[in-house]
Amino acid sequence: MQIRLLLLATLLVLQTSQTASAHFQMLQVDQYMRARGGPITLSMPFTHPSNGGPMMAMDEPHSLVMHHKGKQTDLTDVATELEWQGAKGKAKAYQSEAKLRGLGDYIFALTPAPYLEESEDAYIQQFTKTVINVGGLPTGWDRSLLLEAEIVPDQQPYGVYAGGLFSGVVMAKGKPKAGVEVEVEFLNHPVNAEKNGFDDLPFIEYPSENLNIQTIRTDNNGRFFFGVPHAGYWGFAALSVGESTRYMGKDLSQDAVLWIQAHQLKRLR
Ligand SMILES: [Cu+2]
Repeated sequence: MQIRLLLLATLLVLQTSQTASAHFQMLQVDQYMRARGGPITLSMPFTHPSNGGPMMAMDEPHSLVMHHKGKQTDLTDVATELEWQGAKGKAKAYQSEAKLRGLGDYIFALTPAPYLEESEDAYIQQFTKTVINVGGLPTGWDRSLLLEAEIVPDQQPYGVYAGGLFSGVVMAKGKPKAGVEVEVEFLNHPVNAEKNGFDDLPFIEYPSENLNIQTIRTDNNGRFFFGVPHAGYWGFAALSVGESTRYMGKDLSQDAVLWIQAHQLKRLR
């Protein structure tokens, strides 16, 4: 009887952590590899990307910074509030314009305000990075920004092969973290920046409901590996990475999110 109760309790804990942790902060730009610079739009909904929803309402972000060749541009005040249309309902989100000037890598780093997950009575704060490249010249996609929680990629996150292996290191202020859970989801509903929402039609169908998400763990060096099944945008969320574990009298999970773009190689013959 006791064992059965214990099993039941364990199951319940597993279930709640699963539903609550499938959140992904987005920092989305259409096409991470660009032939030339110019203006771009960064869409920042907080959602479950494998299903295009439900949406979680964001508070005003703490910071949004563009890093390019050692130069930082603060975009926090440029970000504007909007209503994001998910596949299931709307929620407050943010959007920002940015200008890419010159060749190389642009690392965008978003620090959102902690989000109160009511089902867990705990806060979630996802430090999120997206790397955009202009002109094919790599200039620092692999450097750590020494964020509280961060995924540092082992290869260009904008130029991953569909069907290839992707790996990265989970870090807290530049120090690798072993044994961290990393959740992986596919951006299954295309972002439509003009209509501030996701398109209704998904790209893929999951073989079963719980296979919309993969959970992997970092090894002793803080590294995780993931075979990327197909082209598109993939999100990686490393959970409870940062040192701060309390906020406003409640538990806080400082997560690290990284977005990558995988590309299909086209055979000519
Ligand atoms: Cu959620």
